[in-house]
Amino acid sequence: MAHGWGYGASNGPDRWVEDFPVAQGARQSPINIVSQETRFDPSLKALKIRYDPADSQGILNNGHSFQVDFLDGTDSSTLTGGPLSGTFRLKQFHFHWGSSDQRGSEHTVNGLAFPCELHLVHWNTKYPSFGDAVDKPDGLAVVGVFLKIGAANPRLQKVLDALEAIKTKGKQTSFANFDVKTLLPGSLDYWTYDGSLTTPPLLESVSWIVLKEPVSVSPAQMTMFRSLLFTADGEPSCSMADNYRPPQPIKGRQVRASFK
Ligand code: E5Z
Ligand code: ZN
Repeated sequence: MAHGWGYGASNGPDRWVEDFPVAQGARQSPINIVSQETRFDPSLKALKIRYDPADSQGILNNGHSFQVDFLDGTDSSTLTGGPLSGTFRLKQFHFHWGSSDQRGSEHTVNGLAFPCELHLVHWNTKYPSFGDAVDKPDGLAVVGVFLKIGAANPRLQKVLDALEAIKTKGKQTSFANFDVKTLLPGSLDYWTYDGSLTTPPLLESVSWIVLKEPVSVSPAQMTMFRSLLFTADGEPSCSMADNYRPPQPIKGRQVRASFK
């Protein structure tokens, strides 16, 4: 991977192990969630999500996806409850998607993929910073939300309208006053398991919380995701799509469900 990791034939998920041996570790993500093999855990609490629209800062094309970054110096945007102990602060959200509407999510459910998956990334405030938390076994909590093809999603449109300003790798622009809570489905029922970052460095630090209920996205909105480029200004253009890691071995892990 002389030119760094990516999603191509020469630097994609099958090659990541060469630079990141933890790619074959005991708690890698994503996984295929087999609903019949999950266990309802009545001790799991409801998720408590408190997001302050004033915390959204900017939107960045990082060459692998695009991310919306949050001011994470205060406890105004937090995730608590669910399987978690303590308070987790929102750091950023981003998406993974396909080159067609047939696949693109990272997690799958009973072998079925969705066209897109949203990740809301939080860090445990028992550590001094995101950078300190990122490699700790209880350092991060990521909420995964599936997007399924249906009606256009008006809550997503403000995000998609910002993409024309960050078409190429490294571009960023301000993204103020965005209410992330509007991207969540009506039900906060979830599956949870211990896993990892789905991109290098693949650190095994994530409590995954995958919501059961998808939100909608229209085919035209999916086309807007694919208008981004993996490449920087002045490089030959390569559309940003198929930026997902496929499901990894479960290796004896139990997936718990918050619902029956
Ligand atoms: N797709 S995801 O939600 O699993 C996800 C979420 C966050 C990141 C990646 C994937 C992320 N990546 C940067 C990681 C980082 O934050 O900052 N790595 C630093 C290297 C390091 C040990 C620090 N190694 N300590
Ligand atoms: Zn992700």
